[in-house]
Amino acid sequence: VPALDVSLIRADDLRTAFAAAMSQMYKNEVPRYGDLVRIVQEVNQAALSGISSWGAGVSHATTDSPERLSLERHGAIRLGLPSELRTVRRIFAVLGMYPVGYYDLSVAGLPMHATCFRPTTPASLARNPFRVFTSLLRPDLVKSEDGTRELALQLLSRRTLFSPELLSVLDRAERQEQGLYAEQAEIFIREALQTFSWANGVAASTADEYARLSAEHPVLADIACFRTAHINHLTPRALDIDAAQRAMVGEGMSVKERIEGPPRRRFPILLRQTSFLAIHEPVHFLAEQDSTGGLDERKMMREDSSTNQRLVKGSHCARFGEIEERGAAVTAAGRRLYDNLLAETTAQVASHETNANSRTYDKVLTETFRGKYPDDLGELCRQRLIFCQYRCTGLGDAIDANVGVMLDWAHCLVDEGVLVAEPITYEDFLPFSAAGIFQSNLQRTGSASTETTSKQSSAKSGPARIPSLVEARGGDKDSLEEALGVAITDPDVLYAQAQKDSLLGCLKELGLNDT
Ligand code: OOG
Ligand code: NI
Repeated sequence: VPALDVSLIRADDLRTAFAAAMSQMYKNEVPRYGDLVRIVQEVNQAALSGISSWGAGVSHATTDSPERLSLERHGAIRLGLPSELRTVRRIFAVLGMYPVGYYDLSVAGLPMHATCFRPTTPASLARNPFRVFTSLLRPDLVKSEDGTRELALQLLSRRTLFSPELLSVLDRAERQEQGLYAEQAEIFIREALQTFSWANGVAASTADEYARLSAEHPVLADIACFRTAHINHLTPRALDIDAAQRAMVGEGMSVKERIEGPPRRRFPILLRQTSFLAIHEPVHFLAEQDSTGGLDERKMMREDSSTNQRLVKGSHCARFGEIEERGAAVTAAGRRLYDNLLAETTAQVASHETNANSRTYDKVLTETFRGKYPDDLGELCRQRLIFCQYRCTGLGDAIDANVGVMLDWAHCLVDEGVLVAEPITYEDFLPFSAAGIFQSNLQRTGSASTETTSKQSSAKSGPARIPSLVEARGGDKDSLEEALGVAITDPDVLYAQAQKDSLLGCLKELGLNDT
């Protein structure tokens, strides 16, 4: 066994350093994000200090450590080419993040599919669960009558997301496996951050090319017209998202109409999300040559020092701020129940009236879930709707080993007070929630939003009414895996493994592993 080199920084620590640096970068780029982090910290402190009053109002039980909670973030990037995704996959692997879950975004009318890069073991998740929702353009789904697909691909083929320094330290990291030395880590983090930075909003296209793609769909322009795979939001985890949403409104933020995901419950499941709407930001487009080969002097803005390109002023709207509340990971049965109740809600709201608003939607959602989705730990466990990890309480001396099925056994031992069941946190995303988040943030992209857009948006109430660029075509997981160069892990396999490992650990601790 080779000696452990203590000076090597391992993946979990690199990830923490990277996530902290990214958080700082995004605070500088989008100062409103800093406000969001502060609001969430305040809400979490209040929720944690109110934890003794469970049973009274809503409980926000989480067994995740306060340290994990304060570090916890997810971000999102949108990539254009398979080769970009391949390299991004390698970068995240160095940070201990692997592709988990497949998300078909054509259900949201978007020509994209996605995966989530995240840590996969309970130990790494406990250290820092930083994750990045990463979507990839599916050019085959973009209509091409007026050449927008070709234009997007042409723009993408001209850009390089990764610096030579990054690529060379990435090669080294892959050979070293155990981790990076401090100075390599510094280069790696600095250069990787460049890839995901806003890069001063200097576009990689002309204003005209931007307008053409944006007219087809704003997301196309967001993907193809820039030089970097800019992070478009970074999301802290709130223990009480309703309180955090109220605080956001209180601070004058213009907030998405409704919280995506399950209704507010005593026992949180899955994921609830909301965001402040995307901001209009100044960008600089490449100046166009006029027909005589000269430049239009009136529009000329400045010269980009690195490329000597002449630039003209414009604006873009895609970056936003999101918060989320995470509850228990649900089993396949728990997910079916969730999906069915969500579909029931959407159908009911649609049948209601034409001006159904977000309040109607939330009311119907709460009523649909009430009584149909158990809302306490014992019942959720007994009906096998959620994944749990089990821990010995230390009171296990006098147990009878004669038990059959492991989970039944575990539930008996929970009743006996020998084990405690703790919900395993949901670490992934929800396709319809993601769709809602995309929708609320893309509407306002491009030219200033008009009267009609805002009227339409206030009439939108559920995830079903999304302006479509494409028809839902079904996913194409194989091609995403081919782009990644590795298989995507099924999240349920990870939750089931963590549950099983915790039970095996308990068996061992109770001395029952060889009976
Ligand atoms: C990703 C939106 C999905 C979430 O939290 O569901 C997402 C994007 O806008 O690129 O981040
Ligand atoms: Ni998000």
